[in-house]
Amino acid sequence: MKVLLPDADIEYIEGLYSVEEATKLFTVLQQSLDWRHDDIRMFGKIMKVPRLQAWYSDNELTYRYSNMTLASKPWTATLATLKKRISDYCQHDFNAVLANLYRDQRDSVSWHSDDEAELGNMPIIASLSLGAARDFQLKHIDNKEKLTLSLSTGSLLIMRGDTQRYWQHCVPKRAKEIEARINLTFRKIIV
Ligand SMILES: [Mn+2]
Repeated sequence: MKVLLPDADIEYIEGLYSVEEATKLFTVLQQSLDWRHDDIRMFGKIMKVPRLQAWYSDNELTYRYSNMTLASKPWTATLATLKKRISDYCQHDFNAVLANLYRDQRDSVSWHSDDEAELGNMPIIASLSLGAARDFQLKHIDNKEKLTLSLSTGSLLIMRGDTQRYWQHCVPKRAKEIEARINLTFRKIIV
């Protein structure tokens, strides 16, 4: 389904993978990816990123944000299979994935746009969710219009066009207990 927002092109596909498939994928990825707990510089202070991360891509591609560089690792078999399926679905040749593991309700990602220079002008970002559902919020950078989506296991969220230019997104911390969630955000790095 299209998410109808101005200055955005967002599609949400519930159940791209069945709950059963998504549960298996969650377990495999949680156990096999090389999860890191990085430091981030925020407002001049060094702190821990409030989630675990892993970066896989085609050769030689590195990913930088907030003064942090994630070295490239070659695709695992599972990630390569997922990349193929999602690239086919989106008709777009993804060459990298940033994986995030939100261990519980205290993990989060703060407001940002996926607007790094290496993603080019109108990046296509495809985000696969596995495990517990988490709220995903969008906020227009000018008029502050806000929308909250709950991203369920096996779902795919695709952001295209001007979405990163006019909208920020976040996954907020919550007070109520939430189990772990993995999200794989497929990207295309333009070197
Ligand atoms: Mn993002």
